[in-house]
Amino acid sequence: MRGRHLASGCWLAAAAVCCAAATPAQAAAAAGHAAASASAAHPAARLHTVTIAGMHFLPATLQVRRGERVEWVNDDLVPHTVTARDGRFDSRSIAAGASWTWVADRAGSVAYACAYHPDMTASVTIR
Ligand SMILES: [Cu+2]
Repeated sequence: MRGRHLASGCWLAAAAVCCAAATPAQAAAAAGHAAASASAAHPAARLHTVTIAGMHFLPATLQVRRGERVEWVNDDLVPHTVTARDGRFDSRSIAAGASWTWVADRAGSVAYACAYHPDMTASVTIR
C-alpha cells in the first residue's frame, strides 16, 4: 500500500487535477485508468480502496459494481469525511489513520466531498 502511493505519485497528482476540472472525457479517462489498475492487481477484487492523502481523494473517480465495497482510508494527518452530495452516504469524521467502508447498493453516480474541506471532491459510479 505504501509503496504503491510512492510509485504512482505522478498519476495521483493528475487525478487530483482531474477532479477539479471534471470534464466528462477526463473523468472517463481517470475512471478507466483506475479500473484497469485495480483489475490488474486484484482480478477478483470486491473491495475498492480510495486513499485520502494530501487533501485529495485518490482516485477521484471510481467505478464499482453493485454489492462491492468501497473503503476510504485516511492517510492524511487531519480528519476528513466522505459525504455524498445527495445524502446517500455520510461517513462522518474519519480520524487520521482510520478508514470507513460503504457498500455500493444501487446503480448511479454519486458525487461526494469532504464536509470539512469542500474543495475535496470526487465521485463513485455504481454499475
Ligand atoms: Cu477533509
